[in-house]
Amino acid sequence: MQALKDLIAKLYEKDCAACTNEELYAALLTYTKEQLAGKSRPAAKKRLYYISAEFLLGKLLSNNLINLGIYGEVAAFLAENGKSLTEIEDVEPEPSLGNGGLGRLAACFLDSIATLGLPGEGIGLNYHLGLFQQVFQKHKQCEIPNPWIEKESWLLPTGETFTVPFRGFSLKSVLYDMDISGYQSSPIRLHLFDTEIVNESIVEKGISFDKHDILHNLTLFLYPDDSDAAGKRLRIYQQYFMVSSAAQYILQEAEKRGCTLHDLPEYAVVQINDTHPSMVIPEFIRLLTARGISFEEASSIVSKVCAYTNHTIMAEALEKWPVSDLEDAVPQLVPIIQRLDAAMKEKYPDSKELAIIDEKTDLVNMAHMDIHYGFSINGVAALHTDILKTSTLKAFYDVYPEKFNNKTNGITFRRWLLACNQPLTEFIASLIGEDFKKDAFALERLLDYQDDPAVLSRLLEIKAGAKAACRDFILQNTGVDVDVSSVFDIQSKRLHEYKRQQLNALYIIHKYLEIKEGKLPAQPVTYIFGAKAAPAYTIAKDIIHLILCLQELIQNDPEVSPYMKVVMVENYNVTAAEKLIPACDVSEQISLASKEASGTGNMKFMLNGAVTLGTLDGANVEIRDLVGGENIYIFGQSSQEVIAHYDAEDYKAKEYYKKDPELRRCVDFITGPEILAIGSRLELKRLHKELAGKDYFMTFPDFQAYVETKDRALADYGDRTVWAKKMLVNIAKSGFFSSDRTIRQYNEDIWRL
Ligand code: 26Q
Repeated sequence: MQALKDLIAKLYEKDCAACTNEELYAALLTYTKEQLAGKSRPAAKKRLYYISAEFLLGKLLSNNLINLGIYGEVAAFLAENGKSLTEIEDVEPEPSLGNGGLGRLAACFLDSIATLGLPGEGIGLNYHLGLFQQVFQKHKQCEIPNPWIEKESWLLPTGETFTVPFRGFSLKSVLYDMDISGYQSSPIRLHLFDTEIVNESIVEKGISFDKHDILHNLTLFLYPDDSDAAGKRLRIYQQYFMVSSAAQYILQEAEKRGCTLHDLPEYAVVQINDTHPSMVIPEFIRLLTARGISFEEASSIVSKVCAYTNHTIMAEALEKWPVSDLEDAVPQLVPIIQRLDAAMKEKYPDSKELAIIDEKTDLVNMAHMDIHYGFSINGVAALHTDILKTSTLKAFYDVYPEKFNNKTNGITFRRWLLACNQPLTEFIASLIGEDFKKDAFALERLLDYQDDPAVLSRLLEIKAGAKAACRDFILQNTGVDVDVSSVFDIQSKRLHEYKRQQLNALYIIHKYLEIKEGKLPAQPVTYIFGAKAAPAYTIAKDIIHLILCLQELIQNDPEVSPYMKVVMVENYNVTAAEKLIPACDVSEQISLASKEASGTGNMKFMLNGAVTLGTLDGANVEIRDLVGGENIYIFGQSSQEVIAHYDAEDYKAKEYYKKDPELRRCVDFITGPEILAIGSRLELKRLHKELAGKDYFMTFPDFQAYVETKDRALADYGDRTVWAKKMLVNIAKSGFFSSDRTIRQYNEDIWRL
């Protein structure tokens, strides 16, 4: 630690003990960056480029210290000087370059790529204000900017620039890099492109700004996952800026290594993370043809370089750009896309579903372009890939069965166990050794202890410790003091109707009404939520409003609050997740079956000893297969039943509402006098109408099964030893969900580095 000591002395002309946490954070940032810069990086002829509009990194300091193997030393040095590393970490702003699952997955993948020593790089955009910050006012979500880039940050200016052409003007693209550490391995690079002239002062009230001022807004904000039409244009500009910079960079780097461009597939493989980077396909063709390669050869080269990952079957999330919008922003791509489309229309004249440009609507279906002109398409969980093959993309599976493959998502255990749950990590290491940190399957050895009372009681003790820490976080974040001896039931993820936070809310109302009638629950329960809604997603915001009203109602009702509490954490992000997840008893994964492609929160909770309450959706299916029916609580319609109802269009919310009085009184409670006394009529009436009249995501058919299953889980919680055994089995079986496994499979089946 002498080097750190010297650095502090040089920077501040005083000792560590006399420094503020802000000063120490700045010193640690510099120190860690130097450590990372001093490491070699994997070199190879062929390189992977993981292009993604989002990288939801989370804070980097402690993760980097752990990966560099110096966390303990640094923490001890600080402690000797009366300082706390945990408090210093609080100073670090969280880079908010992602919305949720897809962005966080990309960040986990970088950690695993580095850890496995693969020659891979991330490519994305440097959004100055990232995703909005959420604040609650009058029980409603408001959005404000989240400026995360400080004078000293993890960004490394490279001095490299490219020129990106748009209709009528060009923009200079400036490259910043970040070193991403792997566990006990060489770091890899994340390349973030930026504009020089982005101007934060064009932001007006909240997060509104002039959507047409492309010159000054291009890298200002990350797009929330559902938004207004005016912004769609800007999204095209952002995407093209990202992929044109990326393609120029990739070709330049390949040429430096001796590539003639004809042999590009021997030098580069590009993973397209959802369709947000899909314009890279025509952009590569544009750049290759400009360098003298024929169109046919260029399209064949690209088809050997690009692979596509699909993250959703939801029609509204599959990107389709109007040809006219592309014409306005990036006219140089239009003839290329038209030619790619014409070739496929000629090859498959009778299959309209395979078209890239839909004849009727003149919309470019980005996923279709990826599948025709990429060599691989993968889903992100077994069930999801099956649904792609048999339903959403069946027409494509029929013509390209060899391109389809599954890569079940994973999470990095370094952040989601080693960093966020040190007591559990140490306890596991004391039982089975350190292997699990690099070989997650080694966690299975924990099964030897499933009947060991001392081990089970220590697991419960660790959980209790995490809940105590989480209580402090919740108190500080929400002002509500929760009971650490209550069950912590957590649903934290983006707010979306298909994820069904509203079903959880209906259950809470049901319990509230039971308590009011004198039917007291066996266990006090704290219902914890964390969720941001896209700013233009009205019903999602109404659901947040309902939950915040319930929080207030119950908090102020002394008859009810000893038995239950509701809290919604403000501004749920990676940092908050790291506080909530270790403390969770019951993990809510209750999406409408077939709608959640995978989910990754489900894996994080499981790894930290929570028991899942969920539907057979996404990776929950694989969790069930691994832990067995007695260690998970499953309820609800199957994905096949759901898909059949959508196909037949025969679901009628009204009928359930009419025939089930218990359900109806919960739904009507939303606009009853208790809630109206706290919240606002417009929002609550709108939500009530949506549910009672439509309930598009079928919460009503699953309601009774959810109540029964959740009640059973909460009753089982009472037998602490039996519950602890379930916790242990969940931890032991979570090794499959390490992103190291996922990345190995990507490499074996797709990248072949
Ligand atoms: C699209 C068009 C315009 C503006 C925004 C978007 C947009 C942005 C973000 C569309 C989708 C997203 C994010 C999707 C996402 O996070 N999907 C999740 O991906 C996870 C990783 O594979 C899965 O685990 C989740 O199931 C899936 O919902």
